[in-house]
Amino acid sequence: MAHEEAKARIPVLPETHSGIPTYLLAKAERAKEAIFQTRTKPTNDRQRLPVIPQGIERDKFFEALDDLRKRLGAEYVEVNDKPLRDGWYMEHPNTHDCMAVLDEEELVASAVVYPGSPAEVQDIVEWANKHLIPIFPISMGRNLGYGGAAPRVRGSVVLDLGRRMNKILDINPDDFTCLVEPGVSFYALYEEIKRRGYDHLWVDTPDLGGGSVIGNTLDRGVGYTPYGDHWACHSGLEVVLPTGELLRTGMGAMPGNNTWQTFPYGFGPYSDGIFSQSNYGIVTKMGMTLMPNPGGYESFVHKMYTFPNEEDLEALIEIIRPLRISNILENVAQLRHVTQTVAVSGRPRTDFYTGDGPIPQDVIRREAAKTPTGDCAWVYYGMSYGPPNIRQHKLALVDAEFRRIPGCRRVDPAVLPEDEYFWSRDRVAAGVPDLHELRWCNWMPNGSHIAFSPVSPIRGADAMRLWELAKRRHDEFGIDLFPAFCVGLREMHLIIEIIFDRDDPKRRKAAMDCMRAMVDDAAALGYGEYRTHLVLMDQVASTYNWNDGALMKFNEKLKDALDPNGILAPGRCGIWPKSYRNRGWEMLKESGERSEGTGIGDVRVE
Ligand code: EUG
Repeated sequence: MAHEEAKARIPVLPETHSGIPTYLLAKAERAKEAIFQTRTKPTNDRQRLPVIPQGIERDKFFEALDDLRKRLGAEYVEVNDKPLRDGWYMEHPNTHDCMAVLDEEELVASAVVYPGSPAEVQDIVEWANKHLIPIFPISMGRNLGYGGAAPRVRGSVVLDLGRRMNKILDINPDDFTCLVEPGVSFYALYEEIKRRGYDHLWVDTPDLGGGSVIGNTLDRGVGYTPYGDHWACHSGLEVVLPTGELLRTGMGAMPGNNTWQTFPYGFGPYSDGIFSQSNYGIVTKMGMTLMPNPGGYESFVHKMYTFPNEEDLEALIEIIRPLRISNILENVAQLRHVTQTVAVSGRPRTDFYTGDGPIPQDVIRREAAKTPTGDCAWVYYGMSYGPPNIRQHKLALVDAEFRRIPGCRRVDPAVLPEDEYFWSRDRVAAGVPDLHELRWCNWMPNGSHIAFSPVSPIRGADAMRLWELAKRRHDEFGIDLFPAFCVGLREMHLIIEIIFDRDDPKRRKAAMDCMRAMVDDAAALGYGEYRTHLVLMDQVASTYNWNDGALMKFNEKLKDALDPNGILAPGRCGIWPKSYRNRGWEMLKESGERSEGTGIGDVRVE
């Protein structure tokens, strides 16, 4: 019952590994209330039959689960025969995508298993090879907008690594590093650093802090301090291979070595790359570097500027590039369209507009004019770090450059109320994880999102091309456009989240069609995505096809060598094991809502 879900107490840290820190509890309670207020999707309370993965008979599957129970203990194996509950960000399911863009029964697990150690992960991998059952590891399953906890192959057994493997194994206050297990969220890492009184250590957190540090880093996620590129900041992995071997990368390969978290490469080929955005191994430990607090807690200043015209984007990005590359702009700055600013108020779109099609810009501008942000087209958020004398020079340069754009305004934070979005950006850029970003989900009833995330150099012309192609497609499919440019060191991630009502098949289809069209349009112009949703992985992978698909051929060669039985996360990132190839498993435009192919080959015969 939706009612029951809405009333349940929100799990808190440290009681529950995926819980909310107490400093955010009141905020989470308000967020949850708002989400359930806009929820119209009925909860189906019927028992479901578990989805059996293709290639195994029903009886054999249940025998295999008995075998798994014997290995792990019955309490650590759950059959997914219950009604699918979507929950919400803090109480999300581990059986499916709680923001399903396809029919919700497409990407579902048959069962969930909870390993308690790398040895148990090895045991599960051995089990999967014995019974030829696809397994799909999640760290915590909060990759929302990219598929959440859902497996790519229907009926896979999800390995929820985080439930029992959620220890912070080390925080080193001298080296500024840590070593974590899959179930450690940015919230949890932040809380533990505070608890130990290490005020000199900062965590680099994404827009929302509930995700797994390992999960986000392996998917090459982004945060907003100068350490924003998470993959670049990790050091050392422990991995269970699809055939069951346990290995450590980098310096971790040397027994007795103390440099695992301080030097990422070790000796020989740098193997870590093949374990990110892939299906080549299950990461059970990861080292992460921590940023030094840049000299006293008050030693940073967050700036917010607004610009009046949509066309200012081009000049603005040209201004940002040299400032960012030379580190005058020090963090992953964001340039957001004003529509997102209005949406992050948390109010539903129908408060502003009830017509069909994209919300008219004059409506958005009128609303923005009523807020402290004011009437504008773009809002810039960026941080400057270090003591005042260091900051001043950089901030003056930035200010002078931005003011070359007519109508540029600097918003004085002193006029902004406490729960203004600006303060959330301010905290996140100072390594304090937050929850504010959730608010724009309420734009639609049953608000769900899926991200289009192309990367490009920091160039005005690229920004305009990508923004214009997105605008054209959003207009065509009647979708409101929410672009945010996240400026890395030499490139920018354009993040466009399509918000849709997941209970409305027409809106789901519009979101899917728009996404597919944008991926194709972008590829035709030479742009690729840095990351994508499960249902788009085949299409995105197919755009990285230089020299007759040489990269995918290489990926498949690796897959066949490392996972001969094809049991680990088949299809993840478009990489299919031999036994699934040429059987219609790839999801492309013509697949519609169908995520499955027609059978799998027998690896024992081939
Ligand atoms: C966001 C940022 C991302 C991403 C998905 C969502 C935030 C949206 C920079 O990367 O991949 C406000």
